[in-house]
Parts: sequence; C-alpha cells; structure tokens
Amino acid sequence: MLHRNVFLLLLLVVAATLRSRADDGYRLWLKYDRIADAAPRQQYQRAAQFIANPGTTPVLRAAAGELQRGLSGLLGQVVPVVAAAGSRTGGIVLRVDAKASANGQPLKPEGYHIFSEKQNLVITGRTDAAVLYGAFALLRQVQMRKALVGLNLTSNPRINFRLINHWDNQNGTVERGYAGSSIWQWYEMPERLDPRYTDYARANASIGINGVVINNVNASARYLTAEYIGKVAALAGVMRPYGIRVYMSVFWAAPKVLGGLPTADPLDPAVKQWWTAKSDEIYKAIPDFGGFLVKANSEGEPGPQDYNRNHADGANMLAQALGRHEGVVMWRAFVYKANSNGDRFKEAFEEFQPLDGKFDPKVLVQVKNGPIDFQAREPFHPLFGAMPKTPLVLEVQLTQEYLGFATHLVYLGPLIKECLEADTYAKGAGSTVAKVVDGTVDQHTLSAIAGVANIGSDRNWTGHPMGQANWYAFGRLAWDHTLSSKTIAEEWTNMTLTTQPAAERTIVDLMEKSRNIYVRYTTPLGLHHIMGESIHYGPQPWLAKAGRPDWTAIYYHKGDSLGLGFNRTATGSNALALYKPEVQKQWGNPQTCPLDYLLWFHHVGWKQPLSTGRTLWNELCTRYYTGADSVLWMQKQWAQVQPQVDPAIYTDVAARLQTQRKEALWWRDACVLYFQTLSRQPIPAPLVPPTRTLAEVKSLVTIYQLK
Ligand code: BDP
Repeated sequence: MLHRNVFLLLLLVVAATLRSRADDGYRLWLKYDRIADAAPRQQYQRAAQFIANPGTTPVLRAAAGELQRGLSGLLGQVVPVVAAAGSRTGGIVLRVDAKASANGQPLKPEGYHIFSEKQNLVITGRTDAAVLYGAFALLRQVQMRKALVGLNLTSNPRINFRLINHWDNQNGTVERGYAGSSIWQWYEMPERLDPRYTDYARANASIGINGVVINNVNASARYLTAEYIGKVAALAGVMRPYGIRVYMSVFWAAPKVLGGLPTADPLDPAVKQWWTAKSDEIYKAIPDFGGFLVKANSEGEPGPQDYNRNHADGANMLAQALGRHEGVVMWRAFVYKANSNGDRFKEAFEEFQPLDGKFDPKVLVQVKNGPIDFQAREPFHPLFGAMPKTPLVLEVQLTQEYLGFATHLVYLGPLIKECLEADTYAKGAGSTVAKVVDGTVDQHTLSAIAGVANIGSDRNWTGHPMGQANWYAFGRLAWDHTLSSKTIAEEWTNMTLTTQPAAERTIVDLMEKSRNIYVRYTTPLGLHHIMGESIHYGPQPWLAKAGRPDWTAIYYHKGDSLGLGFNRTATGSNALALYKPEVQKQWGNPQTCPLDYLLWFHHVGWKQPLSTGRTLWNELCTRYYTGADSVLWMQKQWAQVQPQVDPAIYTDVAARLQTQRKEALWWRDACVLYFQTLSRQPIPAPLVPPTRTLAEVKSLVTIYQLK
C-alpha cells in the first residue's frame, strides 16, 4: 500500500514537473510539441507514416530532416525517412521536378505544390529549396491542426530576395538591438559553429527568408579581410542547406583602409581593381555569395560623394566589380544632408530620383518604408513609384528602435501591410508599394525586401516573446505580401502560443490593435520624431537642440502658440509635391486628410475642429489618454489567456505589459504637459490632468539618459 502511494506521488511529481517545465521561447514557432488530442493526432499519424526522400542533396536532407523532427514531435512517434515510397501509401513524398506546375500554372523556382497522389501527399517544386519551403508549409498545416487529407496547396514567392538585415557589429554589439548581443560568435569561427546558427537558419527557411546580410550597415572593413571571409564562408555553409545566401554590408573606404590605396574614388581604376579582386576572393570562398549592401554618404559614412561622384557612380562600380558573379548590389537611399532650412522628408528623393535609369542592372536601391526613419507611422516613402527604371528594395525595421524596444508589445504586421498596400499611383490606381517592390508595376526581374533584425543572443531570440511575431510576419509578407496581417498573427499564435480558438482570437485581436495603440500614446495624429534623443526611447517633445536640427523634436512637430504640425503643402516645404497628384489630393487638404497623417502634412490650429468633432487640442489629449488606457485593456486581454499559454511566457509578457502601461503614462503626461505650454488650453473633461508636473516628467528623461 505504501509502495503504491509513493509510486502515485512520484507519478504526480513527474507529471507536474513536465507540465511546469518552462518554455524558454527558444524554439520559436517551430515547437512541434505532441498534439494532445488523440483523435486529430491519429488522423495525422495515418497520413504521415513515412517520409520518402529520394534526394541526397543537403537541402533535401534538411527538408526531410525537418519533416521528421516536426512530425515525430507532433505525432509523438518516430516517423521514418525512406528513400522511396515503393508500394507504401499513407506517407509524404518529396519530389523535385524541373517541370513542376500546379493547377496548369508553372511554378516559380522556389514555389511549391502539395497534393495527394495514390494516398500519399506529394511535396513538389522545381528546386530543392521549393521542396524545403513546401515541407515547412506542410508542417504549418499540422501545427495549425488543419486537415491533410485532400490537401492541395500551392504557393509562389512574390519577391525574389527576401532578406534579413543584421545590424550586428564585429565586436558582438548590435546597433539598435534589444535582445542581447549578436548571435554571431566571430571569435569562435570558422572552427566552432554554434548550433544556434542552424536553428536560426531553420527559423528563417520556415518563413521563406533566402538571404541574410550578416553585419551592420555602418560596416567595419574587417569583414573584407581574408580572416573574416573565411569565417563568413563557414557561416554560409550552415545557411546553404536552408536555401539561404549570405550577403555583407561593406565599408566604402575599404580600399584605403585595407588596400592601402590613397583614394576610394569609384572612378579610379585602382579602386575598381581592388573591389574586383576582393569580389573574386569572396566568391572563391563563397560561390553562392549574395552580394553587397552599402550605406554611403549617410550619417557620416564615407561614399562616392567624397570624390564628387554620385550614388550611381559608386553602385555601378561595385556592380561591375562583382562582374561575372551572380551577386547584386543593394545601395541604400537612407541619406539626408545637414540643412536646417530644408525638409529631411525630401532629401533622399532629391538625391536619388534624378539617378533613375543610371544604375547598372545588378543594382537595387534600398528604401526605408517612410521618408524619415522607421517612425511608428509614416506615409510611404515618395521614392516608391518615382524610380520606374530601378528595382527598389523595401526596408522595414523589425527591431523596435522607435517602437518601445523589447518592452512594448507592438505587432508590426499592420505597419508593414499599411506600407505595402499604400497606393503610389505610379501607373494609375493600384500601383501599390507592394507591386512596385515585387516588380510588377515596372516589369523588373529583380525584386527584394529587407527586414532589419530584432534578433539577438537572448534565449528567446527577440527579448520580448511577442517580438518573435514580427520576425515571423516579415518573412511571411516577404514571401506573399497579399497575406493579411491577421492571418499571419493567427498562424504565429497557433504555432507559438496556443491552438485553443478563443484564446487565439483574444491574442490575435490584441496583436492587431497593438500598433495603433502604441501610436496613440506616443505620436497620435501624425506626430513623429519626438522621442528621446539618440537613445530613441521615451518622450522628449521639447528637444530643441541636438547635433543636427533634424535630430531635434521641435524640427518635426513645429508646435507654437498657434498650432501644431509640419506644413508640407505648397505653402510650406512642399514635400507633398513629391507624390503623384492622387496622393497629394489624399493628404493635401487639412479638412479631408486622414487624421493619422494630419500633422505629417499640416500645421493645424489648436482650436481647429477636426472630423471627430473635437478641436485639435482636445483630440490630441483624447488620443494620448485613450492610448495609455488601452494598455490596461491589453493587460486584461492577456490575463484572460493565462490558462492557455505556457506559464513562463505568460508571466514574461504580463510583466512587460506592466512596464508598457507605466511608460504609456510617461509618454502621455510628457506630451500633454509639454504641448499644453504651447496650446495654453486645459486638459478637456472628463480627462483627469496628470498629477505630476512637466518638470518632473522632464527629469525622468534626464535620468534615463544618464550614462
Ligand atoms: C537609424 C538608426 C541608426 C542607423 C540608421 C540607418 O538610428 O542607428 O544606423 O538608421 O538605417 O534609424 O542607417
């Protein structure tokens, strides 16, 4: 009897330990935990009795290996990999077929088709990589508890180069990184390759990422040394089986720093020769090297303008140096000159638009989603639709530099979609940013999209557990920009947090609303760039002096006793004129301009009534207050899903939401109290004025910025 009790107790302890074993988030959305419900599990077991992989290439082995790992975990039994199905049925067959088509349509090289054939499920495509993407798509079906029987699923990527951009430095720091340090352990390479690199590659491949720029755009020349090329080659070896190419950001003055040349003038034959030899050296070590990303003549980085050459001179020289190799040059358009009388909004356009048609066919110009710098909401960059002869890369930022770091829960699906769906009217209605970028508007064969990584050495990769969703959403949109932000949130939630329908709905709703909530309590009505100096965290709308006028806050909000906002119409900087007439019409009239963009384009009187029936001042206060209070709502929503979410992840997010609430109040109080010094209006009832003074809130910022 005693024995039996001890045994039962032991069983209970084991069960409790198993259940309370914390999920550290490392496995991201590739958890593959056993499906608890027997009925669906058995259905999947019947459909996935084996994996037939006749191929032996590393990519196909990775595909079969991932299916085996995923299905074995989900089904709670080992699913064998065999070379051929033979007469067996009830399994999964991998098949590369150079002529594969789906429903009468040829597949793109990376597109896949999953269909039933003789009671097997076939994953096919024209290349190994296509089958790999199909394998992940099939796993996603199971992870989301969708039926496999009769499955007929086709998907082609809409954009060729789907890139993660790391802003990682060679010393292990990450520029604007909030999830620990760099995942790349350069000092250990090439001999030791952290197993984490493989998991990183798996995660990227699972969402269709096929390229990784490994280092910061503010690049060190060191990556171009023979020593580092060897290290990068080793890393490329880990990425290759997952269909991922490596790219490098390059330091423009490398021929001087490393080559000992007196100049980095792109038209100097010795400079060109240096880059040609360097490219050959790289390709010898990394035959599938992706190419170069360049930040030049921007924020103090050297560039061709140092020699009175333009961006095209620089980019074309590099493209020619790449020569017969396959790689491309991605030349960034994130530039702005120091000119307090100008409007930073216009500067990239003014430098780059006249160069349209002057770039080598191997050059793409990389443009941030908005004209200023990754603000919580920006109008789309006016270069989209204005450079028809040049393939443009859309660059979005996944690391939340201006969106609350890894503390605030902000799901970026809606932000990225807003930009992709913005209509440039370049070739009439429907010329969306997405269609400019994917090449359909101007018939480009090269197309690319880049997401600045939010990835670091933190065990859960992104610091905020929900930040993983931003990495996920970027990859899914890079593959297919027609997917809705909500669908992607559902996928991620199912795979990462819960498959329980009610909890899924609550979480997805919370995610979908989170970005607008952040905008409300930080930069409502089109305010922008009013955050803490250089750290880019917290509010500092009073910032009037900085290294450059366009690094202050007052430069952007232009608040005075009359009103608030940047007049970018014809009576102001006229930045609006950079857009097509249809877009100008949308934003040009302060009476009809959507309120989300109002202060981006107009200086509006404090007492001016808006479409909501409130004056500008009252609307501004209302948004700050309702925004901050919405974080309370977020906390309540999150509390509801506690029973369905892993306890460790639950607690982590709940704690971060507490900080978010505190900081939303910080933003609210700082902004309403500061703007009140200009508007000289009371906080409208029923809103309750802050209990602290502006001086108190200002001192918070100072403390925050102490070194
Ligand atoms: C800004 C960042 C800065 C980056 C720069 C860039 O503050 O750290 O180097 O963008 O994109 O947002 O080059």
